[in-house]
Amino acid sequence: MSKFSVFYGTFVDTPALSQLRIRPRTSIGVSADGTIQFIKAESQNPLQDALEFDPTLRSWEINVVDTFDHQGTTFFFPGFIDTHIHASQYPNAGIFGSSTLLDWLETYTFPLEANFKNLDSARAIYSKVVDKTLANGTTTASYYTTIDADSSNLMADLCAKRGQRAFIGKVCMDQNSPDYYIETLPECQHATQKVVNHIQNELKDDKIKPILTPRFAPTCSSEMMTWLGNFAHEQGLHIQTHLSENRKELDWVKELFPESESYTDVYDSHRLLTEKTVLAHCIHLSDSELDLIKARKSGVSHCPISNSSITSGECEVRRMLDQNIKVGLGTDVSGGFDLSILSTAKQALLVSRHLAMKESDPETQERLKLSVDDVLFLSSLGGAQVLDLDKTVGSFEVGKQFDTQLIDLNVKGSKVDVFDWQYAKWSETDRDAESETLFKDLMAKWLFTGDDRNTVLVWVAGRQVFSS
Ligand code: XAN
Repeated sequence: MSKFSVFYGTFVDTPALSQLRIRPRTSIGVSADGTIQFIKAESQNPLQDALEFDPTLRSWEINVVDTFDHQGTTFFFPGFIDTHIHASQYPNAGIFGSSTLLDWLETYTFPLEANFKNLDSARAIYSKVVDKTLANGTTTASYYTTIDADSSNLMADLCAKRGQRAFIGKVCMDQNSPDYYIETLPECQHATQKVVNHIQNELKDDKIKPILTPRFAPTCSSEMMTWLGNFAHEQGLHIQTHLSENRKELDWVKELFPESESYTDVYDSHRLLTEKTVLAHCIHLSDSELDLIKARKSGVSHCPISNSSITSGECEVRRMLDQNIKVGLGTDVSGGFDLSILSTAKQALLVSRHLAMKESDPETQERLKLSVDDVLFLSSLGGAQVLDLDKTVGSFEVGKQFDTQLIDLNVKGSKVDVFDWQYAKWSETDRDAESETLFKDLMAKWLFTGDDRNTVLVWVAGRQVFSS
């Protein structure tokens, strides 16, 4: 890697919900450790910007990546953040028939996950997942693996090797699971510590972190959850689990934990709700459960493709956002069939329209609809907030890491068709309102008609990790 890189072009990000920030003709300077050192808007000469930033640099030490195009069809966007993905379930993407959660787990999921003791097959599957998610612009992913420690460690190694920022969650489950896919509490403790130790003391890549992963309350004994809650607090570790996805699951949790006030309270009473906790789904929550999630500063992973596919329900995202609860997006492969966060963002927008259609009051309808800007926020900075990484990634700010994708709407083979009158036509010098409006339409075109073909280059911490 060069001593210093400067990226030049149009930068788009979402510094807050509903805010699309568009910066054409901008230079971003990045040091060798991947940190953004300066951002210069309205720039004409990126190399000059870098030399002005650090006069001790020599021109040949600076790598200039100039992507500016006047049409507005090439732009940088923060790398996507997938807050919930089961890497081990990837071979089943698309295979779910008409099942719903509990029979889906038994029929499709547990038999597949039980096979990860075979490291060759684990390597083939996990390599594919990391390659494909990177090619789809996902620079950070919070992965579930399986109960097996060795293949979970292998996944951590693969992410480190390919340069993806990742959380690795060895799944924990010691009850209500099939005989062929279950662990005892001591086995779980040993395997969990093995993974945490491997990542923290052997791998030592600060982009890879362990995440404690009690699968969901029905498959976790109270003793196991107590141990995980205490371990998380002692070591300051992240936690991920599933919450309130399916109505049969809710009834089951009530039966199993009659002393708990709610499903959310089951986790809270085991110290599993922290500001580093990611709760996937959260579809059928009461107001008091939402209050509890907010009080604990935990985050929600919205998984709209999965929720429609295995018929779990429609998550009321606006209700959470209105309360300032942190929300990001999860592909939830293979409950979800697509490992693209771009597709997931599109589905999040559509699910919000379905919720709106159930309302008769036009104002409520309008409020419930998520906009293009909203779902792009969820795909980037929203996800970073959920993973407690928003000081590090999710938008373009000085001091953050350069985790970025370069989008080209006109790339060969692109599904996006842009006609003459639709180009933004950025001028050499000023910013005009008309170009900005046209550019916003191009972003909508990307969201609705684009796909991985438009993601042409991807960087994590300034290192190029994918090129198409
Ligand atoms: N609950 C779950 N939900 C889901 O979407 N995928 C899973 O693997 C799972 N396990 C429990």
